Amino acid sequence: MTSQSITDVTFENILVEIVGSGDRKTGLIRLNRPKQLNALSDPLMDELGRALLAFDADDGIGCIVLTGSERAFAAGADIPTMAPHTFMSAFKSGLISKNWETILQVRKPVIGAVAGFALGGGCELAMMCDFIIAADTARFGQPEIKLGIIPGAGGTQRLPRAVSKSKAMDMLLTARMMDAAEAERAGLVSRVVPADQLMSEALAAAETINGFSGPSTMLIKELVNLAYQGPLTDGVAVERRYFHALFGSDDQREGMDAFLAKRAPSFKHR
Ligand code: DAK
Repeated sequence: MTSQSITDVTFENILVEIVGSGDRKTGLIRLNRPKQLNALSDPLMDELGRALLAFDADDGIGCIVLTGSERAFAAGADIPTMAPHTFMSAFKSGLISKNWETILQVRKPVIGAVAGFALGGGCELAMMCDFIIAADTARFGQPEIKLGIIPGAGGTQRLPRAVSKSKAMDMLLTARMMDAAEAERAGLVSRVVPADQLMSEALAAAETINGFSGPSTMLIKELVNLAYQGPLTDGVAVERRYFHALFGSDDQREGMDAFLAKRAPSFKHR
């Protein structure tokens, strides 16, 4: 499928367009479930993967920008969909696994443009981008522990590499959010800009990249990732099994029930 046809597709959970003026243009993808703060449902992740792969295959596209709304990049995986699962159904269905890492197959640079909440799977998706430009309103966090679970899309592995062990432990264990200024100091984001300049800044960066040799940009991406990842995949695989296993715990049930009932959870630590 060409990018021309991907912009003709009517998506339900994302908005897709091609922007730019040069020979090679930018594929812009906006997450678009505003009522759920862009919670990353299965259909959304399917659509996102389809758009990413179409742009990656299009010679007219040099770079991709992935963004959300002013209020939220994404508030995490879709909690109502996860809540009913048991360990066995999570394990056997590979709960929310199949379409989560499509972005890692993309060989062209992907810039994350983050405003508002980037929480749980939203923070993990942002970290799967090649670099993050943040609005001064951005807030990053891995609050899964409040739901009685742990991250399942690389949060325990990528966050320490991005911000140091101490800050990652702090965020993962206390569920506190990091604002944009702290995220920049910690190295999670490459730059912070006023919220009303987020898209112009991200698209300008993309335009700069579009102007460089495509194979060079792809090779730089591949090599930086080689330096960065090391045995990361082992960690993510272990993380995935424990993520599934936690659907056998009382605290997962309590954490998600409490979220859905809009009350404070009462964990039993089992
Ligand atoms: N899912 C579904 N709906 C969500 C949501 C989510 N993650 N986050 C927010 N919403 C919905 C709220 O339920 C609310 O809906 P209504 O009640 O209006 O119908 C609406 O968005 C607005 O939210 P609030 O009313 O709560 O707005 P506030 O400004 O008061 O608070 C908030 C914003 C983002 C702080 C709060 O909504 C919040 O704490 N949300 C939950 C954040 C969270 O816990 N995220 C982590 C979810 S767990 C894996 C891949 C990924 C994952 C796991 C495995 N594999 C590949 C295996 C990821 C897991 C997660 O992300």
